[in-house]
Amino acid sequence: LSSTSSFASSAAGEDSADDGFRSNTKWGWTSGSLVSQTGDQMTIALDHLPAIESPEPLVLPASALSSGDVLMANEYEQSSKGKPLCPDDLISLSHLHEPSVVECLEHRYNDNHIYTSTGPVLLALNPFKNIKGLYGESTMKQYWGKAENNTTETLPPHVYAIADNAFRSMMRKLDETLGDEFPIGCDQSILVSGESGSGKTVTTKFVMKYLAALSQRAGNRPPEKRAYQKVADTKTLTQSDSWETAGSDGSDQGLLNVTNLNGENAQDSIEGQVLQSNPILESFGNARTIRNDNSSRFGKFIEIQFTRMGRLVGAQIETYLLEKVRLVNPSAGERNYHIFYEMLSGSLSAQELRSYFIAHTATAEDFKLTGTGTYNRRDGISDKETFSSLRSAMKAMCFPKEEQRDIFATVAAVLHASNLTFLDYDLESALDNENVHLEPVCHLLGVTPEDLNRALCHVTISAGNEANVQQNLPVDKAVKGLEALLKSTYGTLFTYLVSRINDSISYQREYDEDDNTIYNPEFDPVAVIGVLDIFGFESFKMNSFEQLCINYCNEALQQQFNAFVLKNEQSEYEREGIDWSFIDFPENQDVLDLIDNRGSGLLCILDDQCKAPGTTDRSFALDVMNKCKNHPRFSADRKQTARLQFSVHHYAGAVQYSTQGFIEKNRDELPKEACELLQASTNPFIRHLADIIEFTRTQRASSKPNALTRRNDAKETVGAEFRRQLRDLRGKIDHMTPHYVRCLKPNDELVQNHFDRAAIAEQLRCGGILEAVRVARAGFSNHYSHSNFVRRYRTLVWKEMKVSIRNRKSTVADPSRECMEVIKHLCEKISNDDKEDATNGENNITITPSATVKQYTSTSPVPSWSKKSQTPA
Ligand code: AOV
Ligand code: MG
Repeated sequence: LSSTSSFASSAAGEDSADDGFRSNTKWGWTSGSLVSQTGDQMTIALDHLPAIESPEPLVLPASALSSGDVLMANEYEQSSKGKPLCPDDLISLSHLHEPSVVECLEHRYNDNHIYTSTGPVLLALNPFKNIKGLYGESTMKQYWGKAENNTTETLPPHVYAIADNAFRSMMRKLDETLGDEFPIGCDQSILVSGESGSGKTVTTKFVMKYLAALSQRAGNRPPEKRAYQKVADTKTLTQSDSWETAGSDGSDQGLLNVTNLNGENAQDSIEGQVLQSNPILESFGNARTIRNDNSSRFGKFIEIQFTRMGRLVGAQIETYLLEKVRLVNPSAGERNYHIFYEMLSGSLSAQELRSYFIAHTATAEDFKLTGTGTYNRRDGISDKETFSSLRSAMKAMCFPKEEQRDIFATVAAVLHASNLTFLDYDLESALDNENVHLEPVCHLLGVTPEDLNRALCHVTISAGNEANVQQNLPVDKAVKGLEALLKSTYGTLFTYLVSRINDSISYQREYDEDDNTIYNPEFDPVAVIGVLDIFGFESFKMNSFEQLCINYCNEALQQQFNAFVLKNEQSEYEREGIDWSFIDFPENQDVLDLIDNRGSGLLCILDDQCKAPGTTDRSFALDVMNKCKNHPRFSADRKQTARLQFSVHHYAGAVQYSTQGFIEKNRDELPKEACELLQASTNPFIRHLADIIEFTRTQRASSKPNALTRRNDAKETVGAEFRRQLRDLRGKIDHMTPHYVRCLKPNDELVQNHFDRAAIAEQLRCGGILEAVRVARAGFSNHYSHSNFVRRYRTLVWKEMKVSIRNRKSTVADPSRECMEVIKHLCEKISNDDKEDATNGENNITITPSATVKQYTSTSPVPSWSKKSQTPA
């Protein structure tokens, strides 16, 4: 029953997350049973309402049945302990709507069944606790054992099952293309999405761990099966014991301790190295936020490379949109990137501290970048621990000592630089020479204080043919320059690390030392499994440029998802020989057009504005209002227009964006002066970082030769870069067979054993889960196996059925024939009884026994409750 009925609103949840994260946190549904139905009235007994001790039975008009205020609930079999047994796959729920899906997930969550299938998607609830035996080696073995031993055993949904499916599907395709040097169509993708803290990164790591373990199995096949014996010897293919040690006793002790997922004991093997990329990326790219203590502040796509034998031989990582604003504007209640705290955690030797100019008494409080008032992690993981994982990972990836020193020195430079201050001379400024951090910054960056002062507090103006003129800048401009320098230096360090990791883990042909022409092509990778760990759809009270990019990405993936699901569905009908005509599915191309259309899309308007001189967020907002006002997915009412805000109607709902900061965030520019400063550094590592900045600039510039006049014009904007990356990603995924995981976060408090229905409902909406269900339902809503169908519906034709079928308890002898028999009797019954009542749809048979409640349409925007009906059985 929905909360629009006055009684039920008292049961609705309270607003959680005071940062306005959830757009709707009310859960207005409760359950009950139909007691009686007479004429145009029905009486419903409520199951449980915490706010009302013994509620009176509710009398509703029968008209309520069609308004959606009352929805049919599902009847579950009970376990021996009296718990409802909910199906592993939501598709087999008889009544599929938001409340029933939420209810089913809640029952499963209470039983520690955190994984649920919904057609082609795996839903993964974050338990925020270790579930005994869930990820141990014996569980892993079950999943690969099922395929390898060809057993028909049905295993519950699991992230391992998804990884296993992807692997088997790749291997099957590889077998089909045997003999092709470059087999096509074998690549797979595992697309993991969900909101912050829902468990994407952990899921991704389990996928990687499973694939690495499978690979080690492949590598340990009997020698006669190894086609790549010789080369195999040159790569270290020694059996690692990491999979034996990681939770092998089934206890999964310390699962939440990231180190267990990093394959630290497998350092020598390429599988181990691939896993070791995680601690490095996490130290430099993760931070504690309000929503997650280990929040990835970037998106990533890892392509894991396999040989024909299913051997993992390398990986390539692509990252997206590292959040740099955190470096200059850290929020209270959050931390900056883990690496800063790790270096201040007492893990560095006295000598290291000296070389980074960090006093041994220094703490995170002493630096502007880290002094947010929040210093620890709630999940109990210490910075010392993660720093030691980082060091082992760097060792495993063969980062020499000097390189590690250079990297940490750069981090220290950024840390000190955040404390720099300026002297204010009205319209002019200068670096404060008294500031004790100035010398460390200059030392670590390999520049002089004079050069640094010139780069930050002056601008060079070219005056036609005459010599360039230096002009002093006011303090606010100098501060902006320093912020740009911090963001650029750290951002480039991250880029450097990603490419450095890629150098270590991407496959390189090994040549024989004596005869470098000999290599065994069997050892070359021929297929990849790509794993995407990307920010889910975001909708805050007010949203900015980052959310537009993130939501744009989600729109693109949703489009791909819709097309794929429908394709899948239709090919199943084809296989089953079902007469079927094409059906419509939710189309969101128009939202994508609104965002990225050449010329008229939001990001393109933004780019044009960024290129033009003298533009502001205001001029951008006005241009957008003007050019997009008639787009059906765009709106800006009077109040919004006055505040330079607008809404985009995404597939997951309307999101309100504020244009404030769009221009600066999209430009994300390092002033020419600062760039030249780094290029002139005496420190070769800093010069290398400057080269990367310059390289990306010129590389981007070369792709659009006509656009250049001045060097700054050549820089690709953040939006344009992301658009390009997304285009590449979509291009890749289009040629891969996708596997989907949607992670769900049961509560905003990050605690175990607490299932917030409203939060889950909202995520189901944002994840497009109900859309997916809608797509699936647009065809045949329920996929029953023959035997399940017989078990469920024979009761309706009890009398007519053969005694033998009637009495059979759980097994059905000849499911297909008995199914036909049930249908035959049903059809006879229907034609004898009232056809109108009992049939519905052209192909589907929907039985509506008279004692059950039909549907009711809601007048409230959010549907809100589920009703337990009495079924005749
Ligand atoms: P995210 O990747 O989706 O957030 P994480 O994967 O970092 O979320 O998960 C957040 C935290 O939830 C982890 O640090 C664990 O403590 C816990 N957790 C997640 N999955 C599991 C699991 N399967 N079993 C036990 N605990 C788990 V973000 O990167 O913030 O969008 O940006
Ligand atoms: Mg993450």
